[in-house]
Amino acid sequence: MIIDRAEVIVTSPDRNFVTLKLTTEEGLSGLGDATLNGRELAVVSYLRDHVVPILVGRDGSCIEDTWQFLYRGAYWRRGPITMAAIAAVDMALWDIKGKAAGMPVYQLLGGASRRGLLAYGHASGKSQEELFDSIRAHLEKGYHAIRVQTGVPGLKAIYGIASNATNVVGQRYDHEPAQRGAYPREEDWDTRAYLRHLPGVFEAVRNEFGPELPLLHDGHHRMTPIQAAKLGKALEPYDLFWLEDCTPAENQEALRLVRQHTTIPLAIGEIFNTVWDYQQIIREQLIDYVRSAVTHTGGISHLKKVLEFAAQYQIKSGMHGPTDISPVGMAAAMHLGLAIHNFGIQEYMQHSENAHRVFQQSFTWRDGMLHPGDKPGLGVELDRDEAGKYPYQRAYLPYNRLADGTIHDW
Ligand code: GCO
Ligand code: MG
Repeated sequence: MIIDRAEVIVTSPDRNFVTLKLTTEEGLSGLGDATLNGRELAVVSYLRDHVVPILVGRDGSCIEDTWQFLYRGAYWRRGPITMAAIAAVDMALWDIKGKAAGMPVYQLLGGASRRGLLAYGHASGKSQEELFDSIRAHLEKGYHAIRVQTGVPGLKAIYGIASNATNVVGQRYDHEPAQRGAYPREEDWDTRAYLRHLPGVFEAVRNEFGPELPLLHDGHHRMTPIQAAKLGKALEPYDLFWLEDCTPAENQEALRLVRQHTTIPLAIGEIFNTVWDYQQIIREQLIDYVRSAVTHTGGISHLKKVLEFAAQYQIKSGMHGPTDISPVGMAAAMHLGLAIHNFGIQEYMQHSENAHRVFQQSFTWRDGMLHPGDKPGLGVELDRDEAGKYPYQRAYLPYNRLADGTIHDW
C-alpha cells in the first residue's frame, strides 16, 4: 500500500479546516484532520513543506512505524503543530486501512464496546433567560447532557457565551470559532465576579431542569488553584458531570491543591498534545476525564495509548469536540470512543450546513448519542468542488484583559 499522493486541503465553510488526503497506488484514499484553530497555516506548512515530501513512496499500511518515523525522526517532538500534523497522517492511514479491510475503523480498534456515545452540547446565555432558552433549544435538539456557560454581571464579552439570543444549535457561529479578522478580539474578565455569580446560576438551572440532567462547565484555564478549589466546593450541591480546565494545567501540580478541597470531577487536556502532558495528573489521579482531541494528540494511535494509561486509574475519556475539530477529526473520535472501554462522554457542538456539504459524513445522532456508522474507514469523504468554494480566511481566537489592563487567560 504505497502512498502515491499527499495533498493538504484548506477550506473555510464558516470556519477554517485543514485536511490531509493520502492516496495509495491502488487508488485508496484516506483523510486526516490537521486543524489548529487560529494557527491553521502553520500546520499546513509543516505538512506541505516537511511531511508530504517524505510520505510519498512509504508503505501506508505501517501506521505505527510511520507515527514513530514522524515523531522521533523530526527530533523536535511534541507541541500542537507537530502533533496535529502527525495526527492527520495517522487518521488518514487508519481510514485507508479500514477501506482496505472493508471495515469501519472502530472494528479495527477491537470492535464496539457500547451502542453509542453520550454527547454534550454547548448552552450559553448572557442572562438567565437566554441561558434557559439555550438549554431548552439543546434539549429539543436531542441532547441528554449540556455544558452551561453564563455571562457575568459587569463583564461585556466572555468567550463561550453567544453574543445574541439566537443561540440555536447549528446557527451559533458568533462564539468559539476563531473570529475572522485582521486582529484578535479583546474580551474582559474578573475572576471574583465570576466566582460570586456562577453558583447561583447552577442553582437556578438545577431548580428549573431537575436533578438528573448531566451538566458540565468550562473554566477555560482562568482560575488559580485556590480559586478553583473554592469554585469546586461551591458547585458541589449541583452535582456537575465535570468542571473543565479549572486552572492552566500545564502546571500539573496545581491540581493537587484543587483535589484536596473538592470532590467535583475534573476534566483537563484540550491543549495537551502527548501522554507526557498527562504523566503526573493521571498517575496521581488528579483528573477524572481526558479532554484531548484525536486531532491535537497525534491521532488515533497516540490518543489510544493515553486513554489506556488513563484506564488503569479509572479515568475516562471526554474527547474535545468543538467545531474547530473538523468532521474528519470528529469521526476519528467517534471510532475511538466506541472501541475503548473507558469512554466517558463526547463533546459535540455541531458543524454548519456548509461544513456538512464539504464533508460528507456517515455518523448518526439519535437519542443524545453519536455513532460513527459502518462505512469502511472513518466514513467521511471530502467534496473538492464544495471545498474550493470557501478559501481560507485569517481568523484569531480572542484574548482578554483584566480591568487594569493586565492580559489574563481567556
Ligand atoms: C471547548 C473549548 C473550545 C476551545 C476551542 C479552541 O471546551 O470546547 O474550550 O471552545 O476553546 O476549541 O480552539
Ligand atoms: Mg474547553
